[in-house]
Amino acid sequence: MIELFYANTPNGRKISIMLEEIGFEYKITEIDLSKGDQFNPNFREISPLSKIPAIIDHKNKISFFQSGAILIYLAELSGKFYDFDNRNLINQWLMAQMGDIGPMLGQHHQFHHYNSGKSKFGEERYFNIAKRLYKDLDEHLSNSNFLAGKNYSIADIATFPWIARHNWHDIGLKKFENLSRWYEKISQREAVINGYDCLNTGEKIPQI
Ligand SMILES: N[C@@H](CCC(=O)N[C@@H](CS)C(=O)NCC(=O)O)C(=O)O
Repeated sequence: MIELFYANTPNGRKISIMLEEIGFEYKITEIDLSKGDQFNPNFREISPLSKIPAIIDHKNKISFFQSGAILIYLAELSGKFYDFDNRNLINQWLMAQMGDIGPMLGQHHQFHHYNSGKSKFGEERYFNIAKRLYKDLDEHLSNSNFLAGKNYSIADIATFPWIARHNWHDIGLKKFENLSRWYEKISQREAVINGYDCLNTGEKIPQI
């Protein structure tokens, strides 16, 4: 049994989608970020930077923080979406998500979506970086079915929930043919639909 410490954010959804994909039994413990649950000392014992997602694998008596590390752990445990022979490429795209795509789109959310009008410099900077990421991902996906080659992997699972915020980005996902194709294909997976709405609130994946 995996316990997932979760909030409805792209980083949280990476793990709920993965758990649905591998069909593991899991339960969700919600962390209300707006109320500061992440600073609870019990939670900080498993997530020292006070961030979701985190997991406890109760059977194997081990906990993890950092979504990339959690995805690798679950992939190795299940033997899915982390093809050993392709792991170097998968690792690169997973790290691209962890180090670039997530943090940069996260800043774009802060300046453009939540706090527009507060900093012209911040808005412009992260809007431009977000546009460049769309362009670069689109270009990459013109030669590749999925981020790390022909097979769906944990790199796609990590990246998808960020692109699922495309309405907030105001870049126009539709204009990016290859990224749109990738997005639509992943949106149709049953595990992705279920993992996206793991709290069963009826939330739908935003369509293009
Ligand atoms: N690099 C971390 C990022 C996690 C992260 O930024 N989580 C956010 C929600 S999406 C959070 O818990 N923020 C609460 C806080 O910083 O107080 C990961 O991939 O797990």
